[in-house]
Amino acid sequence: AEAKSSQVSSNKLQELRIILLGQKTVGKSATGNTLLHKEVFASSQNEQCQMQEGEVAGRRVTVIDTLGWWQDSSCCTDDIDKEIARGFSLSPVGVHVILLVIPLDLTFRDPQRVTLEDHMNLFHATVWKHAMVLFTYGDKLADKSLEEHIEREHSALQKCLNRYQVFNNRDESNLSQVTKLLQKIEEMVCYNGGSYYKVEEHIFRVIKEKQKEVAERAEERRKKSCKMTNFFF
Ligand SMILES: Nc1nc2c(ncn2[C@@H]2O[C@H](COP(=O)(O)OP(=O)(O)OP(=O)(O)O)[C@@H](O)[C@H]2O)c(=O)[nH]1
Ligand SMILES: [Mg+2]
Repeated sequence: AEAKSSQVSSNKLQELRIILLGQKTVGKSATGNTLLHKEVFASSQNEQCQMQEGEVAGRRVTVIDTLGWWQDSSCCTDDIDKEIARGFSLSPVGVHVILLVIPLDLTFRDPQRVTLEDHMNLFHATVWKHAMVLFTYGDKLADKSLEEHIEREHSALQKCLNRYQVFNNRDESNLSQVTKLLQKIEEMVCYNGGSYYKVEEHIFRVIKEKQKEVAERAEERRKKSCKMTNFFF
């Protein structure tokens, strides 16, 4: 699933390919706008994945904004995963980094962490080699210190080798948060030997199979409830 890039000679890359993943309304689109320093992603609820590019601090940056998943992983997951996988394929060479968007907010709890891992588990385990946590709502940090939030998110952070960056999407003039993130991404890309993460073909098949099963179960339920109705009336 991994292709080597030829851009590893210097730490600063000419081109960076980024995908944003996370639950609904955690600030993925806002993060994409902060990153590209322009309002290109609408903050209304995304129904599709979208790709935008721009010039950021001397690099060509491509950002794929995805539709968010529901907090509860039992809810409509297969259609969402299918669209997320399609989002990855908007960049045929793959992506350098997967930014897992998590709000610095106490309402992000264990079930939501499980949901995040469920969605990540769809992909090959190498996905974690390319993953980094992007904390949003940096402006709302007052209720707990960053260390406490980091402690709470230790499971995902551990898998990402403790790579993270905090964003305050309300402060677009703060360019240092963006350049810091790009530097951390470049370190990670260097560590990965310049490789990209690509969704493997068989994962698309797995998603299709799951969708088929769900549709079949729904059809069975429909038939059963029809029989019940006939029985009672
Ligand atoms: N205060 C504050 N608000 C933020 C921050 N990031 C995002 N928001 C707000 O949170 C709301 C949701 O942000 P979006 O970027 O649309 O969230 P999303 O993850 O793209 O949502 P979906 O596309 O529905 O999954 C918007 O009102 C944003 O302005 C942040 O860092 N601080
Ligand atoms: Mg969005």
